[in-house]
Amino acid sequence: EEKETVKSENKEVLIQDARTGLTVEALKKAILNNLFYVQGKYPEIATRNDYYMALSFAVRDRLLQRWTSSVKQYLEGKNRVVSYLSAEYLLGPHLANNLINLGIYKEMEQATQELGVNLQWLIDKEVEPGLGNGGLGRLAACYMDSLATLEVPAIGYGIRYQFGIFEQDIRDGWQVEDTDNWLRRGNPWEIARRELNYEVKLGGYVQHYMDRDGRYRSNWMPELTVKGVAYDTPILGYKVNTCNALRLWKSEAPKSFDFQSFNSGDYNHAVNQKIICENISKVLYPNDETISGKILRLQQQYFFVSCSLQDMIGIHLRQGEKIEDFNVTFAVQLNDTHPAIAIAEMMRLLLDEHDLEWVDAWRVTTRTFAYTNHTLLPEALETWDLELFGSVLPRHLELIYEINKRFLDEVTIKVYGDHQKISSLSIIGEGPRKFIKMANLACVGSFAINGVAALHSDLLKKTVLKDWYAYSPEKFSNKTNGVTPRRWMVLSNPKLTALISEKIGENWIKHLDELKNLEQYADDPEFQKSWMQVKLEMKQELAKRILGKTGVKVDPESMFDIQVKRIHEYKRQHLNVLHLITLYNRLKQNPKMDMVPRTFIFAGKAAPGYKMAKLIIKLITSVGDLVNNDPDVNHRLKVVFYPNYNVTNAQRIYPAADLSEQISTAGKEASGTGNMKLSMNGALTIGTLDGANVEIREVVGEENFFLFGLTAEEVTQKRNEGYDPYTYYKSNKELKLAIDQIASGYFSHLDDKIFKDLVNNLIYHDPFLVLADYESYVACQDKVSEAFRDKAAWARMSILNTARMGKFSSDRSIREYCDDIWKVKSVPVHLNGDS
Ligand code: CR6
Repeated sequence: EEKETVKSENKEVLIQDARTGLTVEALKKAILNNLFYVQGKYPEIATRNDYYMALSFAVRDRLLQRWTSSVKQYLEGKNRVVSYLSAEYLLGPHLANNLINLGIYKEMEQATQELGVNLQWLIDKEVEPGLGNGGLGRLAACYMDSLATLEVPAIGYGIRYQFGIFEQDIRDGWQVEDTDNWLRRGNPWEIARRELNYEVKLGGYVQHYMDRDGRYRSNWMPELTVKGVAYDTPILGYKVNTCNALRLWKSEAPKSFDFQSFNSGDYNHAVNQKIICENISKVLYPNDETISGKILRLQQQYFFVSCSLQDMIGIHLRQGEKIEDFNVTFAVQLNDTHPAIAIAEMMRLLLDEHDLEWVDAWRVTTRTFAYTNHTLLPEALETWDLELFGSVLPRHLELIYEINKRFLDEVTIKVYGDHQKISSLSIIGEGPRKFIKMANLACVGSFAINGVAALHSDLLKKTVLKDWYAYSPEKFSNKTNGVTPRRWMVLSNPKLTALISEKIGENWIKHLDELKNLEQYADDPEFQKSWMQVKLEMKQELAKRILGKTGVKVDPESMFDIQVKRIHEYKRQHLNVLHLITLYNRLKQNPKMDMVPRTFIFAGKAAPGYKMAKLIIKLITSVGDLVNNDPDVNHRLKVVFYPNYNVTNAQRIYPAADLSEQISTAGKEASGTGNMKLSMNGALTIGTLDGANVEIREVVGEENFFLFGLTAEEVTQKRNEGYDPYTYYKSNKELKLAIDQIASGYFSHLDDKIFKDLVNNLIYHDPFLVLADYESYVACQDKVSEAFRDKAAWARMSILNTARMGKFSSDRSIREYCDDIWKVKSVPVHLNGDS
């Protein structure tokens, strides 16, 4: 066997054989082999997709080598494993990321070049798996990257949706949704593990009986049984051998399934049942921050949770461990309440399938789970109609009643007589119809509860989880979100990465705090020049894409003012539009005015059923149509709605930002993570004291952050005093003009009905205090424009933003979870055959 050793970070850690070598020659050979033996093509007739597949399989071989070594090492050492349960993973494209983490980007570039194909062309070919809505799903993806990079044994569990988040198209200024058929050309990054499958029951009823030993038993007689099949995607850490699994479940009909119908000749019934089973993992619910309360959604949640827990129990028992020690092997994190049914399912498995007594089962359960809350918005706190819940999960309903009864007995003793408290802690809500409160189930069954930014964790304790905090304060902590610098700097901004590394070396990629070393160059005119040159080049690239996608020509020298995120009233894209209209009016009224040119760039999807969000998109595109075509203003103002915001597009947009808009109503954005990515890439932030903005401002310094608006406390106070948006509308001339224009159809070919709901909502209700913050926002934007005129000062602030963002690496977040919650340690992995 031919063998080679490759140096990585000065340690000789990688021993390669002919199949997994990392040299240019080995890579070339691998690509051609795959083209021939996997795709069945020779170079002359191979398509771009053939090459993409051949290349991806070559990369995957190298991942698998690390994966098998990781698994072996974990099992031998009996190490505690983190299990991350999440209904969403917004991974983004794999290929370039894996090349970076393997440390072979350059080698692959050369290998492909020598084969006469362009690597970037193949990278651009990849259809990203959009198995998430927004921040929560992307956070899960960043955390998987950091877990592997920190060499922590971990497995991510979720759903292999056949259709991910819809694709957004803009037609006539409106959002139009198209299905996301991401699997249509095959997915080289996953491995179907047909042999790894579990049965999951749904519906039906529960029988109770006494067994031979006199034990009270339950027998769940389901209406339907589905099978979950494991699909594994390897997640490699950055320049380490640790390769963890993301295990996503696909629903299918069990094998035994169609027999009866077949035998009775009812072929249609058999086929229908197959479709019903496959439907469960068919499509991601496209709502961000709002619940849908639909049966299928509950079935999805239960389906993936049950498969995952059965899988973990299997792994645990195969190691020769006792079921009572399950929590020693696994620490299970609940990513919001979506997988909170795991608490009842764990009890069911331990009681009904593994014969534990209640007290023992409850001890194991409550030492296993930890819960992360991601929102304070009341409409996002999951509840299930009790009857609906019982129709899908009859056994779990019984168990939840029992959990609740035992818990409330305990509560009653502690809070004697306080009915308000008892009912707020109860898992079951009383009303015209009873309902199950998933956050309460998560809280009672978890040993740790955390929020995702300091302010959010604080507000959790004071508002939605107040009574839980009073009852068990020791469970609470904060874990401020973070993002992976591998994808959000190295991959998406290679030029900035090169510039930084030239000055301070490459260590910052794994130890982001080292970006601090850039501070010494913040005032260096040469460095400032190179820094702003990279920014300009990224803006030029984005300008090209904008032209191609929207037909709008933008000036790369203008300020790129960027708000990219899901469209939501609480995120206040309409506040941004009001400022835009104000600048437009100032220019129209005073055409000679000396104004800093701005390009307003928006991107983001609206939930298909969220009318107001869709109307906000139409408002942006309508104002854009007018502004972009008005020669009086269009040399200084441009408006772009960049369609189909996803990970791929985000990677192209962040590096080009001068200004990052983080303007949610204070107290509403739990954390935000786009704010971190933008600042890391040298954008300055205009923002409220909300979510992680508070902490970003703290580290970058208040002089390098544009703050405006009411604080969370002032927002609450204003509401309590009886907020009246109309008085703000009446008393601010520029605001009134902008709103009147929208209302009168000025931006909509004199159609005065189209934005009526939006306008009325603002002037009579304004639940997110847009009008209250308008004046302060516009004044702050004026300061931003002034600051942008001083190129050196701006460059300095931009450099300092990047230099001080070390805290917001997801490596830091994951280290905190490991130390404080999961109590897990790194397990360095050696490649098989390596000593
Ligand atoms: N919508 C929060 O709103 C946070 C992410 C990840 C969100 C956002 O502020 O950064 O989670 N919440 O913690 C939910 O999805 C419920 C989000 O992405």
